[in-house]
Amino acid sequence: MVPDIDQICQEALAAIKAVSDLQTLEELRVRYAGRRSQMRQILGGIGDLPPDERRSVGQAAGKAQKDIEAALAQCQAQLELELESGDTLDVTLPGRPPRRGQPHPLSATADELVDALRHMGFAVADGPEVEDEYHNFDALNTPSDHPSRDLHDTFYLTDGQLLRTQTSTVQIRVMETQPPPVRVISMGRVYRNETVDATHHMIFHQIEGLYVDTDVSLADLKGTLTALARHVLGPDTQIRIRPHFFPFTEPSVEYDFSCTICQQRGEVGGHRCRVCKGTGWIEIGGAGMVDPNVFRNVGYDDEKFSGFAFGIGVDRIAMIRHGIDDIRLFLESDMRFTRQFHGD
Ligand code: FA5
Repeated sequence: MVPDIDQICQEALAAIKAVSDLQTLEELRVRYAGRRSQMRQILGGIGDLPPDERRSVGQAAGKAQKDIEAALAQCQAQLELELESGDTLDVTLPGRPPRRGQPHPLSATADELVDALRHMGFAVADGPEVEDEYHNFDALNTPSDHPSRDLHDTFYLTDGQLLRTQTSTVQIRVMETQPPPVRVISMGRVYRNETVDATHHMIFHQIEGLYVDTDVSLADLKGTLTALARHVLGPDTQIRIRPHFFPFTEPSVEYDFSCTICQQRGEVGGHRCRVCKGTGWIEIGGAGMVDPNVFRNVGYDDEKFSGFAFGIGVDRIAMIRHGIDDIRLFLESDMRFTRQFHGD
């Protein structure tokens, strides 16, 4: 007896219609269109049927076989297309929240320093990173035989241009364009041809501060730096000021903040602290009272006015703030590093 061709065909078409993945479709192909499928067996057994049934059964089975194969091919094309376009959307899955960006730890530190200084009355100024020798050296009272002019420190460009080695250039640019009193800061990148290690980079960031008025003293400078240190690193932060030399300040000092990585113990986990090199102090910047020669270079009356200037190493502050023991991490653009500073 010949099985119900129409019923087999309807069953196959319904199963194919409901399929949602290629593996199940392949199983249906084997079951309904494979060599051992019922339809193939019907077609193979036509010769055994009584002569008056052969024609009608052959036609019906042939048509059913074609319909099943067409449905299989159409379903396969549809599933492949969905896979390619990623259009297999499961609307019941929870959505993936978009990853939020956050400021780079250096930007966050710089913003906080700038904010603190703005609250102390400093305006923000800007200056170019590609500078000339005059603003980077000459106007800052740096004679041509000073070691920082050496090729090893400075990236020289063509036509007397260079990559600024310090933000002190902005002091000159500001004083050239505005009369005293002046109270400005400037934040930006500086470049030095230095050997890179855990605390030194060829590209780093400074904030320059300049305050010029009548009767400005070294005590004002110390008060400003102490307030800044405590604002950014906490009320227990200690500050240390040491005599130093800069061509553009007299007297000149270097100042250090206490190391909050090792809490001034000089060691972390039995190893010498890499950030403060075991001293308990981190060199943050240079400062001093503006040299009268600098005032004369910009046309200020050096008898009437006095001022202080300071430079801050922003990278160093970001390091102690976040317990980062290698400055190179800041510029490596490794997302595993930068993503740690959510909500900074
Ligand atoms: C200066 O650059 C002076 N212009 C600072 C200054 C400004 C003095 C105003 C007087 C008046 P110095 O070369 O020491 O000074 O650099 C200042 C700070 O920048 C350093 O204390 C340190 O925190 C940071 N710094 C210097 N070199 C590097 C470096 N290679 N990598 C990272 N930070 C550095």
